[in-house]
Amino acid sequence: MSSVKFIHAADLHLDSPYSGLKDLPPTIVKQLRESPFKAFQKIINEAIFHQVDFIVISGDLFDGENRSLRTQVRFRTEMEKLRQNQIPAYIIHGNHDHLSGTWITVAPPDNVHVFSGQTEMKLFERADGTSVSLYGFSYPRRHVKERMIETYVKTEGADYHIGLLHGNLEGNADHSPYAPFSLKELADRDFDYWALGHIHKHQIVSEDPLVIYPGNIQGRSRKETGEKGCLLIELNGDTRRHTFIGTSEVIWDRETIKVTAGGEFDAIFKRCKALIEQKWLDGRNHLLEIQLDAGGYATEITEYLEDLTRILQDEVHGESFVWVYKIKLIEDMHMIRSSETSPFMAEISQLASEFEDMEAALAPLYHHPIARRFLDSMEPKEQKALLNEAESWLLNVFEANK
Ligand SMILES: [Mn+2]
Repeated sequence: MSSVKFIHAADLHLDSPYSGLKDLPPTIVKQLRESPFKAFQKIINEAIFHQVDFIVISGDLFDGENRSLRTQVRFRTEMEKLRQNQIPAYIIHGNHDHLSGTWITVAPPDNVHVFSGQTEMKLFERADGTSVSLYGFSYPRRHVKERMIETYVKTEGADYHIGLLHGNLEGNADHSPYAPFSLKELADRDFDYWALGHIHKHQIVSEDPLVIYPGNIQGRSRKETGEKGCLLIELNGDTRRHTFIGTSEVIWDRETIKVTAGGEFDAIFKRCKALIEQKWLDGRNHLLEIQLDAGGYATEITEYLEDLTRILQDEVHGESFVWVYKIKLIEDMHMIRSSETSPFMAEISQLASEFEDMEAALAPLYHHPIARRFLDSMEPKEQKALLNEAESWLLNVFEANK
């Protein structure tokens, strides 16, 4: 039995709308809209460069259930590049690009193997006789809550066995509970590799059995920070190697600067500039959020915060960019609260600290027919941060107008 080598990617979301970025310059918005495709082209180039046996894509190739014609055609072009290099692609569709959507069919070339709505096995055979069984299913509709893992049954005969599964590892309450499974259920199948999809954050779930979420290939919002990418996997008997390959065209970044001096403009300006210079060195595109851990100096900083952001944006130059899209003040809430004197402001803080029903407060937004399509669910710690931000904003407004 000889070794096999393949690339595993997931959550391409090729036609992501990148809406809600109205404060960014049009050239950057354009680059962002193009970024999932650029990232995908990098993956195809890597596959050809490494001369892999095949690639697997574990769901959510398209962001919307009605796949746009343009995206489909561009996707096919990439698949044709693989075909010219005798590289097959094994694909499942996820909750975003489930099979119940409506779209005009753009037939893929014959090196592309798409799994149907029912779990099935596809056999890869190389000229030297090495064989791999690949198991998977595409989401027949958006919501698949069943334990689909139970339908994965190992068929003896092949040298290697790979499971493609788009779903949620149990115990991960932050994500939609689609096609849930436990690590034990994966281990029981005795496969050589589990090619997962759905979670956008890269995660090596387990080394033995080898179970990996590659994460998405390009960050889509400030919530998806850091390098994104795909995996190069090599199976050789019982030896398994995995290598992460970065593919982000634009990296969403977040860095914190702790304000130690008195919050004077010049000191903070210098530190922000140094941070931008340092980011600049890797030659990549960055969208940078700077968090100023302001301690008790927040009130002074508020006065020039907007100007500072704009001045830092003037610093941008060259082929790649480091764009500061936001500077956020992190304040010591305890300090602000204890410095309040007016009963009105004390009441704001009191309300904020007791406020519990974030779901109800956000409901009008999340139920809005247009807005809801672009919103991700909010984790409890994000809700808390939003509440803190609202509180300090209110307190600062009233403090400034006292
Ligand atoms: Mn996804």
